[in-house]
Amino acid sequence: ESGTAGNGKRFFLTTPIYYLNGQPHIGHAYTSIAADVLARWKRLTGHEVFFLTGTDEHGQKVERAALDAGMTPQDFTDRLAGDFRRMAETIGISFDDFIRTTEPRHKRSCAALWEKLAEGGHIYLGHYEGWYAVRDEAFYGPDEIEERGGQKVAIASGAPVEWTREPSYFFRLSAWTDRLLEFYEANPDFMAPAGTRREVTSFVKAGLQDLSISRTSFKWGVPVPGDDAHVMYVWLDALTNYITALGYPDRDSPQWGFWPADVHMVGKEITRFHCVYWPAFLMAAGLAPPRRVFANGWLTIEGQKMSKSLGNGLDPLLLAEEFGLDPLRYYLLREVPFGNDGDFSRRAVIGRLNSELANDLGNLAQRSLSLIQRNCEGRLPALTAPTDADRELLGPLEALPAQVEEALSRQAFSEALERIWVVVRLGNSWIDAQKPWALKKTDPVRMEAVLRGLHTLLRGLATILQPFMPGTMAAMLDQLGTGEGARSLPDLAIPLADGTLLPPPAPLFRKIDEAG
Ligand code: ME8
Repeated sequence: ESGTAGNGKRFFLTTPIYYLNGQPHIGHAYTSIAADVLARWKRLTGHEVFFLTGTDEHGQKVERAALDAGMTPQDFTDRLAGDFRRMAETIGISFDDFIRTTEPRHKRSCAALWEKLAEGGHIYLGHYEGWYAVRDEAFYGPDEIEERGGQKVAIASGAPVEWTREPSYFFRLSAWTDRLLEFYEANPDFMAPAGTRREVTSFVKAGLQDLSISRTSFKWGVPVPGDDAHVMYVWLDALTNYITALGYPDRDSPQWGFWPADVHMVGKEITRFHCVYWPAFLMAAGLAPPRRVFANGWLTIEGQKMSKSLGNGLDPLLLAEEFGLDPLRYYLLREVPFGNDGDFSRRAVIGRLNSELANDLGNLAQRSLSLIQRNCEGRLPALTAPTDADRELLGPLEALPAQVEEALSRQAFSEALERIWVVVRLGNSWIDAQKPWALKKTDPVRMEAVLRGLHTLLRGLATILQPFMPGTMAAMLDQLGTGEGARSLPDLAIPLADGTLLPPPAPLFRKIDEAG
């Protein structure tokens, strides 16, 4: 068994490693952006974060895609891994490590895990005969397939299945049925959302069969130690990435203390691998299972299923150019409760950008900062003792970090944003009620206090929103005169110096014409 150092401050989270069988699209960006928000939030709240992403480069699916492109798998994956890495960087994914499963460190880690499982008597040599779906890189039982238009497909995914018969090593998964059920029972937070938990539990309750973990019919994979005729099943290879990155099998590596993972963020179609196979492999190898697996739902595009042939509209980089990266990030996490299926619609992005970002937040900042610019010579008004009216604004602001923390601990991104927008809207009604523009003549002292209150509000909102919209909130904090060393949550307790010079404000969001 292993564990963290026990200070509760380390946080290890992961995205899936993406198959290199095509270009990155908005579906990949969706999971990665959600994970990134969580990583940034944990850093903001003082955790030591290790955030891992990368690419899944072996298996028949990738090999066939390379052949179709007329390239060797190595050249093909080298090129595509670069595309995925650039996508991650461009959409602001703050990863600490980008792992490729073709790297030597990973092959070494896979071999070590295999040997550990073999030593423990968890692996035997047999024969695999059954249905395999290359698109899912998954084996299916006779009751999990059906005939559709003359083609046998997996019921769950619709992927064509092929009858496969070859010598194969097996993992004794059948021996883990009860222990997995006990583990789920004892760890109610291990799987989320609730639908995932129900589905996985009932799959395991039906009884597990031993799992084929090697293939002989192709070569693009990690060789099985001591038997070069076999390559490892790509899911055993892929899941191992999460411990490779922490230095496995070197338990003295500086990163090892991050195990077990705090959250694996995945799409809902790969929960069986993460919630059944992965904890079984780990427990069999004497390692702790991850703490949590969260499965996001599926995004459709304008009501259509995402297709393999990538239309322009699905490219996250083009979408970020069209709407701005931060509005895109905001929309993806705000529109649909995370975990549910949802649709990506341009109209809906523009609607939220114009009303919630540009009007609610952008105008509040612009109005408040312009008033300070015009009426206080651009200097931050002095802090004064809060009145009852001030407390109505600042009380909810102070309560916000704990509310956001609570929502994000459940990966409830849209709830976190809803909470934040309650305070944004409160700010708008507060400025309308306080009318600082009218106080200039009647009560300049109160006018200054009101403007300082608005500044405190905006600084708090911008600080809390950094994980969601890092670029725009950095610009907003610049405009608020809040230096880079004063942007963490604890920094909010330290007021900015009275009289701080604020730069002239500029619009934070660009509205888009609904018709255009
Ligand atoms: O499954 N909606 O890789 P993959 C929401 N290599 N999320 C989507 C999506 C959509 N339409 N399309 C993709 C693999 N995703 C394996 C993972 S992990 C050890 C190995 C996201 O390239 C979602 O997170 O098929 C999904 O699980 C992942 O991309 C699948 O990426």
